[in-house]
Amino acid sequence: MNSNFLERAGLCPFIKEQVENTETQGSLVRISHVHKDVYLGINEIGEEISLKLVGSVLKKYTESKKLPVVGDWVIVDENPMARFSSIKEILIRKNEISRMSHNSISTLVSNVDYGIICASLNQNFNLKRIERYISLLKSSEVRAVLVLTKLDLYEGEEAIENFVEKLISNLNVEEILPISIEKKLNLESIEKLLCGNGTYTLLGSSGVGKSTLTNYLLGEDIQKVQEIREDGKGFHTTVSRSLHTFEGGVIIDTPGMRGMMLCASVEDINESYDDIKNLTMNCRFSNCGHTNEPGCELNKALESGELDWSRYENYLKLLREAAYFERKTSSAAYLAAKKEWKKVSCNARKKIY
Ligand SMILES: Nc1nc2c(ncn2[C@@H]2O[C@H](COP(=O)(O)OP(=O)(O)OP(=O)(O)O)[C@@H](O)[C@H]2O)c(=O)[nH]1
Ligand SMILES: [Mg+2]
Ligand SMILES: [Zn+2]
Repeated sequence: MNSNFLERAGLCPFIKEQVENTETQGSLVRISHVHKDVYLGINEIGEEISLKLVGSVLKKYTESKKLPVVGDWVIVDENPMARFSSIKEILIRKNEISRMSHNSISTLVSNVDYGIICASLNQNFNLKRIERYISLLKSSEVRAVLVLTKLDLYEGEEAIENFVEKLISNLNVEEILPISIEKKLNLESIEKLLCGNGTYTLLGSSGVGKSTLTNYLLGEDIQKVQEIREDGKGFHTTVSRSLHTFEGGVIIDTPGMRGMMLCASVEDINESYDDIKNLTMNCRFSNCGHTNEPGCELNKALESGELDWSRYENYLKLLREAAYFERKTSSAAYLAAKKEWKKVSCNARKKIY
């Protein structure tokens, strides 16, 4: 295997190990685009080739509802003479980002190191939406970073540094980077973050500038970008997920999601609100519902102003959603699989970072 290019495409020890141990013959390819039943993938010399699943392999993955998604690593029987090369095996994912859609789980992308939540500093800034994305990433065991785009449009009363500092103390993300591509502000911070040959997925509402950031990182206008509406919302310009290699690793551009139902357990939600979780540990009753029970630490924190009301309300909302998800899917298997990735990605992280 000539893994030079694939290292740049995010190849990690977890995948390498599977390649060494599989009996399937073929070359390693990373899925970059999905168009119905046709896939594009990047091979070890950096070419993008067309792929299909055929015959018994198609049957196997259709039955197990595990068709390839952007970010997957697959073993391919490469045939340069044919229109499509065939996928022989989909390697086990280090993690996957999924959401609920029409009452079933739909996987968006896989094998991600960082989720880059993008939110623009215009009138459409919405903290609750950011918290929802954080829960999505926590439930997928993906590290979360918040990029505040369009810094040139920031009109807050306090200095941006203070604004960011307050956010940092309330949001469970590793870093918050305010940037402007338009005015080239603070771009070195993002280049410093996106440099370890990792896989970085951009998430966020339509119009926040995900494709603009992708083009900046690629140094080329590959992704279509479009002006937004007057109310600050976008037109859903990007319609499918796509994976691109750049100097720092791999960037996945995604379409802005309209409504996003979480695929998260109650435990996942608690993990994304660790300040609230710490408070609840001291509630008088272990089964406290945190509404009007006596001795509830959340109520105390709300009264003293230590805990923000809207953050508390969003926490309860996501918690209800997670409880619904757990009941609805009754997917013990799904949750068990997720626990398994948590272990795997934790180990993989130790190896990489
Ligand atoms: N003022 C300002 N505008 C920006 C900045 N970055 C992006 N934009 C503009 O924001 C608009 C939307 O950008 P896109 O990159 O298409 O947004 P997107 O997040 O990819 O949107 P979808 O593909 O619909 O999800 C475009 O008009 C960009 O030029 C910035 O730093 N400052
Ligand atoms: Mg876009
Ligand atoms: Zn309580």
